[in-house]
Amino acid sequence: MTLMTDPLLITVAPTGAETAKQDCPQLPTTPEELAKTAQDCERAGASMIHIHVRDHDHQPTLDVVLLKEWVAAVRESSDLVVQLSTGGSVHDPLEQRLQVLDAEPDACSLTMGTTNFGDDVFSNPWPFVCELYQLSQERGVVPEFELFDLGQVHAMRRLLDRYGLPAGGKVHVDLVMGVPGGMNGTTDALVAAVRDLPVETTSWSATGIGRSTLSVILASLSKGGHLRVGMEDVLTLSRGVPVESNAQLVERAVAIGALAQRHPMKPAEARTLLGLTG
Ligand code: KMH
Ligand code: ZN
Repeated sequence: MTLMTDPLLITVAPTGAETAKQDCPQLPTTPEELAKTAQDCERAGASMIHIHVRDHDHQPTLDVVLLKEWVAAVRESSDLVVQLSTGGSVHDPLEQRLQVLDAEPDACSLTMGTTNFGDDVFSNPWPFVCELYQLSQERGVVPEFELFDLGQVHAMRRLLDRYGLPAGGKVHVDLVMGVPGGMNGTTDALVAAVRDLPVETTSWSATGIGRSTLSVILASLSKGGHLRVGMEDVLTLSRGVPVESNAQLVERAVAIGALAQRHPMKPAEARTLLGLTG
């Protein structure tokens, strides 16, 4: 049980796979821009970064050479825990999504089931989830269980029963809320998901997509959870006011956390929380 005074894990998700560079020039889509983002966000209070990589044309890619380059860029510029997305974009083949672990991140996202994703489908068939989970265990990569829907809470129970604890022995969850097709970005949905999390869960965070971002931040803090923020999830600060940088979203999360007497943890504390110190 997290206390209201416990340090706050802030994960920044700076890029995502859905927004085009030409629509949002401030989106970090090169290793240099990501390195600067990592530095600024760490200074602002983030301790983990969730990375989607872009190619030289700013398009989403899972090319392992580029993934390694981006991982190195973050490690050179910051101490942030490096979490690579295995979700990629809705168009990425499952085989390539497994190869993300070849880039040797500290952590990886692991979505617990298939979700309608706007007009698309974010595909995570059960055999793929099992394969990716076992691969993360073999490689010593710490998974973040990403839950887009309440059914995925139960899928996580099933996965832990079948394959045991993740690498590092800690169980960290991120509730991704407000995706059109997934669970609603509301306090009620958050409470329902948290109530049913497996007892093995050692930490959880939440992020609300788009206009649900603030209500999910407030709900998570009031339930003792952690936060994920970033331009993968939201591009406006309020109606019609564009986000200028990822650090701005981290700063806002820090300020809201401070009202709840939750102060941002350092990357070293995040490593302990996530089981990355062994
Ligand atoms: N881009 C979404 C289709 C993840 O990073 O693992 C999937 C996603 C989840 O963002
Ligand atoms: Zn992502």
